[in-house]
Amino acid sequence: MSEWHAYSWLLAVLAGVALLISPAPADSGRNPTVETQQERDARMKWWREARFGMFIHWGIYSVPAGTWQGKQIGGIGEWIMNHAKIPVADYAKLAGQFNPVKFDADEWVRIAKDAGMKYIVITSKHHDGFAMFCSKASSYNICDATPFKRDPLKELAAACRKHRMSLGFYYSQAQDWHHPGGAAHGGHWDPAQDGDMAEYVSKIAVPQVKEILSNYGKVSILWWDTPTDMTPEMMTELGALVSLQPGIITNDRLGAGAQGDLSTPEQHIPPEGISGRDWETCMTVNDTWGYKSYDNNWKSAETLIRNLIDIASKGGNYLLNVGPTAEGVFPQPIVERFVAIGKWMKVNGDAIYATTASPFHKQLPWGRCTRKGSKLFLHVFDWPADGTLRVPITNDVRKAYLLSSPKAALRCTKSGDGVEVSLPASAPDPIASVVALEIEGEPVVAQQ
Ligand code: FHN
Repeated sequence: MSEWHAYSWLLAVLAGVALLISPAPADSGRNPTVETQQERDARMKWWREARFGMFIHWGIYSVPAGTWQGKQIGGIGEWIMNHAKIPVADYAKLAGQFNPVKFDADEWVRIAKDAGMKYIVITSKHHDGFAMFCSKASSYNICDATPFKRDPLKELAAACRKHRMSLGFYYSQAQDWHHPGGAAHGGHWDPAQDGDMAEYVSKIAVPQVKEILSNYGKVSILWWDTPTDMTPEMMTELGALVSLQPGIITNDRLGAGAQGDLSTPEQHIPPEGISGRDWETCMTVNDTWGYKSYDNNWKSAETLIRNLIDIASKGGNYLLNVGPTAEGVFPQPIVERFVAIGKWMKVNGDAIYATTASPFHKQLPWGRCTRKGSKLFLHVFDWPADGTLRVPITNDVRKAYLLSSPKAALRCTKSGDGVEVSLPASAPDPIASVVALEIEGEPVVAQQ
């Protein structure tokens, strides 16, 4: 018996034993009948309080960085293999050029932490099929196929533990443009990709997901992506693996009807949030997830901060992406924006972390609102020219102050339309200044 067959036989036996001792999964490996609402709330608590995380798309696509054979390839950078229809063997040669000697896991986590992010989700394998971790299931991985040889996931896991940052792994379970049988959006373009998808799932995806859920300590999130051609059987086989990490949170992209724990709107903020569901908007800072050397369409710090506020005011999380370079560093424009967000969060983080959605049904004309019990946080984007902030609630107000100067009480008066807060002449922060309003009782919204 070859080493591979002995290994997969052992895994199959272990999977069988695991399935015998745990109840059959009804949805993404977690049987809802064995988890009460209270248990679910306890499992989701840290994530709901976090509100802000970092997405990292890193792979050997950062070597071409959007250019193939001298031509700039349109679309997102991590899709270059598919968009340029690069033959499997040619693309695989990029691994030999991938040597990110400037990679410093500690630095990455420090940047995330300073930006106010509470968790990181990194691509362990994207659709190109290249594993960014040491894998026994396929030699097409960073330890066996690159001069770098190190395991960045191991280093990142250690840095996250050190800095108390929650860590999650993204894994492309269905699309795999390298291993035979893996799915490809738009179909295969190289006969080397042809094969049986069920076999690909059981020989590559399942063992690799076992690896990422077994070899890196606590994994807080498993982020599936693009369920192309997934069948219920594949969903069940992969979904069962979440039992390897008690308490793990999964998203809604496993496929074949699995709902997971979160909805994942991509590149947009649902106008009214998503009622009755936990949700997370994932978004790029420019127009690509994986690094592209010439994509300079950066969103401003103002847009990113206001997006974070908007999302929190609708009860969601913001997963903001960075595509590191082939040297292993974050693009400077991203670092600058993350620093600006961190500066804002240092003053105003209380108005984001552990908050719940705005009690107001309609958009407030001057900005957004988040809530923590009897405290409303009024995020003022447009500072009122007459110095009066009109808040459509009828409650009595105990106290009002700016988070930027919490000791200076603001005068509040009741008017026919609600509460009027007297503000200083100019905004402390032109992006968003936050007024904390401590009210009596449950918010009673006036006619808006
Ligand atoms: O195809 C991927 C894409 O490359 C990227 O990873 C995003 C992130 O959410 N997910 C897929 C598109 O929905």
